[in-house]
Amino acid sequence: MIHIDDFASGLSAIAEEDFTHGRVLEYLQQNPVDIATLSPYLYFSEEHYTRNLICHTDLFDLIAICWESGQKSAIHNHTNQRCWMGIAYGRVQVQNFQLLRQDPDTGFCELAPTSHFIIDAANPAEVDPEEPIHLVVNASSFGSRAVTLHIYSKPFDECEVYDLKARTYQVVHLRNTSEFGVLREGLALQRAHLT
Ligand code: CSS
Ligand code: FE2
Repeated sequence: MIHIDDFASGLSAIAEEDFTHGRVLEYLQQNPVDIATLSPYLYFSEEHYTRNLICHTDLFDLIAICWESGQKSAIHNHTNQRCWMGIAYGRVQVQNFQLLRQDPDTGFCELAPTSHFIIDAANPAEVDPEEPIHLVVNASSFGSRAVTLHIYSKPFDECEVYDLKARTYQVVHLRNTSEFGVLREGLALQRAHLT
């Protein structure tokens, strides 16, 4: 188990030309992070999963996402960005979707669920650039909070969010709950300690 600061330094040391699918996935597999060292970034909210920025470079954002039991993301994409996900605590499930039809003029879209898989300590994952629409869920049946480590390259703060039933989509701006351990102004969340 390594300290999150060492994880971030090691990731920063990977050159842009080596920042590939396989290399980053291997890095996540070989460098499990000690959850105790993530304590500056562990904010949980009853309302929504939280995004906690740990490290920002020109090449990537490293974000810890904290999920209360039962919380899930919207169905979203990662247009033109790579996204790798590892686990620091608990586990989550990813459900992928195929985009069948989309009309930018009306905001119409039609999706169909495809593959799903679990991300746990032994199995980090990358968002498939060919089929980048997914949701992440910390299912109630897992019976635990979860903390995922996300590497986004290049850094991004927008994505498309899809409503499966209404068959609509829109571009959504993503906001961080905390940055470098400092909670966003106006939020009143307590830091959690997980061991
Ligand atoms: N992409 C979502 C988390 S699930 S990969 C986000 O960054 O908020
Ligand atoms: Fe995602």
